[in-house]
Amino acid sequence: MSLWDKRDDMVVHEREPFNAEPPPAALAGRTTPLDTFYSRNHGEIPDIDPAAWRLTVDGLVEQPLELSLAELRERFEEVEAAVTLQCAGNRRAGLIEVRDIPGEDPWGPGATSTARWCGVRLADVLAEAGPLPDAEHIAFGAPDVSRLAEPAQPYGGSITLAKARGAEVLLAWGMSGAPLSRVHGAPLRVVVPGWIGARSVKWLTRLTARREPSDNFFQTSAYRLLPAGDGPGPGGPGQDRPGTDGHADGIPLGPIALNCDVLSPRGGRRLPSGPTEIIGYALAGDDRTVARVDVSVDGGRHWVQADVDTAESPWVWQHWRTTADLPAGEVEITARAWDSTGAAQPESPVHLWNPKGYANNSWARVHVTCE
Ligand code: MTE
Ligand code: MO
Repeated sequence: MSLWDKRDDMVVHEREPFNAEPPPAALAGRTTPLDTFYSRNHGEIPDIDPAAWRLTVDGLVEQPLELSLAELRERFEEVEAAVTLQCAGNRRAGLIEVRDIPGEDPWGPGATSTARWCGVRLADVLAEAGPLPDAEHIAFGAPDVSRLAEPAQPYGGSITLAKARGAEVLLAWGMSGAPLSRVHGAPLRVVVPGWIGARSVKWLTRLTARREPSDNFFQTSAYRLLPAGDGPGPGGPGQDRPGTDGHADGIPLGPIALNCDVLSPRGGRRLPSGPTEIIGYALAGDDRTVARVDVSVDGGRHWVQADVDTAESPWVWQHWRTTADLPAGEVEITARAWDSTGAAQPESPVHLWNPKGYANNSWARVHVTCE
């Protein structure tokens, strides 16, 4: 065991703050073992005394609350649900190949994982506080601080009240049968299914009902899809430059975009030619499900439909698999998912490139050599 009880073969992008993804093969199961669940942190991991910890519920509510863990457990129904978390930076490495993104980690396909989360519904806690009619957003506060931002910034974010009222949004103290660990947000974290991982705030201390989204840095500045701007690569003259028009502060990310990737075989491998099993995951995002996954082993000229797991809920990824006859030589394996609205992933990362490297949901591509 190495850092934070994670397996030694995790791909560690940074030790402090700790940022690591599992090797793709570790994502082949429906739930991800705790010792390989990806870990994304912006600051030092807090060490919170659960007995002294309180959750404050305030802002535009009829009845502000202050709840201990014992009170949360006693006063609200306990629920457990499988939910996939996915970082907005998942697959950023594919955007970095288009144009460099200095200062951001080159996540591969593993900034996503699935656990069975245990806790209470955020909606039930909010119902007790009674949001006032002008409340539109629920902001989440946490004690950890990012020192990479200048000046240093506490972590936080928000979701709409409409999303917060969904029965799927949890305040979790348990993860896949174990108590929530320190690195994953103990004693209590938010789990926002279908939305980018950044909104699933760990080490939660405060819920605030507001008219506007959270004014926390990670809502107002980070986790926004900024215009590509000028410069080398796919941008060029005529594109928006940050600061030159009303959209320059970007699109705040909430619901996840339809995505998929190949888990096996992985790129760079040498394998025997002939029938080969190809497996991967797909996640539709928001409240959609994955309806189809197409796989090509000739760079997209011919496609076969993979066998896709039945969606047990929109909140959990669906694995897919097919067996393809790989010819000898260099082979490009391509996969693309379609969702329940009939939308498909975009083909290329070139026009998805953005300065922070979020939401790369272009077709999955891996290159292998067959002998
Ligand atoms: N919550 C706090 N308080 N601090 C953080 O740095 N990182 C967010 C989110 N919640 C973060 C946080 C991001 S960007 C993601 S993708 C998920 O937590 C990752 O959750 P995990 O580390 O449990 O996988
Ligand atoms: Mo993230």
